[in-house]
Amino acid sequence: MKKNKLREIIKSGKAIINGWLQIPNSFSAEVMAKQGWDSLTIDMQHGVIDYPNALQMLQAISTTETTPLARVNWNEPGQIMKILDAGCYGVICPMISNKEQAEKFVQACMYPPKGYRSFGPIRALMYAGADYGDHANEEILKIAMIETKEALDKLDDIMSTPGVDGIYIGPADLSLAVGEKPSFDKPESDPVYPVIMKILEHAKKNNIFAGLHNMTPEYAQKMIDKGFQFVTVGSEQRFMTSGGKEAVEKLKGKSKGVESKTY
Ligand code: 3PY
Ligand code: MG
Repeated sequence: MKKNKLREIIKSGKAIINGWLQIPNSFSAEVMAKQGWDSLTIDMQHGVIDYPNALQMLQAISTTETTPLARVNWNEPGQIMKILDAGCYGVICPMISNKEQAEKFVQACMYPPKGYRSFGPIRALMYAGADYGDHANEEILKIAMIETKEALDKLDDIMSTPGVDGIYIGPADLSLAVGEKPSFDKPESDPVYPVIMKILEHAKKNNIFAGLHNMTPEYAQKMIDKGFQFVTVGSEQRFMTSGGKEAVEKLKGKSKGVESKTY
C-alpha cells in the first residue's frame, strides 16, 4: 500500500499544511492540488459537496502527490466507510464529544478485529495498491474534531481512545460551545483562545497531534509555533472570495459587503 506521507510529516515533528475544499468540482480541486499542499480535505459537512462530486475531486487530487482527506458530515459509519472506499487517506469527523463516539468513529475506519469497517475498497485498491486491506488500518488517519461543550470535559477520554491519531479544532463551533460568536483566527484576548491552548496541551499529553482550522497563513504559522501539527488555511472558496473582492475594490472602491469571520 502506498504510504501515508502525512504520518511521516507528523513523525518528523513538522506540521501538515492542509488545504480545504468546499466547491463540488474536479477542476477547482485539481487547481488546488497543483499548489503543493501536503493534504487537501474535501469538506462534506459544510462544503456543498456530495459523494459523486467527492469521487471526481479525489481523482483530480490523484494527479498530484497531495494526500486526500475528507471531513464527513457526521459520525455516521456508512458515509465514513464509503469515502474511505473511494480512496481517502484520512477522515476528519465533526463533533466528537466522548469516548463512545470516538470509538464508534475510529472503529468505522478499521477492519476487524480492530474495528467494524466493511470490506469493499473499490477505488482505494487502485489508488493505494492491491495490499490495501493489509495496511489500511494503520495508514488511514483518524482525526476527531473537538468543538463541543461536552468534549471539553472529556478531552483525555477522547484523546486516549485507541486509534485516534489526532484531533482537529473547529473554532466556530468551539466558540458557540463556550457562549461566544463563531469566528476563526482567535486573538489572544478572545475567551476561546485559552480553550484552544488547553486542548493543544491535552493533545501533547496524550501523544497525538493537534490540528486547527485557520483563515490566514500568518495565524496558522503562529499556531504551528505553539505546537499544532496540522493546520488548514482558508479554503478554495475563501481564496476566490478574497481575490475577487480585492480586484473589485481596487477598481470600484471599498465594497459595502461585510466580510465573514468564518467560512
Ligand atoms: C468549526 O470551526 O466549527 C469547523 O468545523 C471548522 O471547519
Ligand atoms: Mg465545526
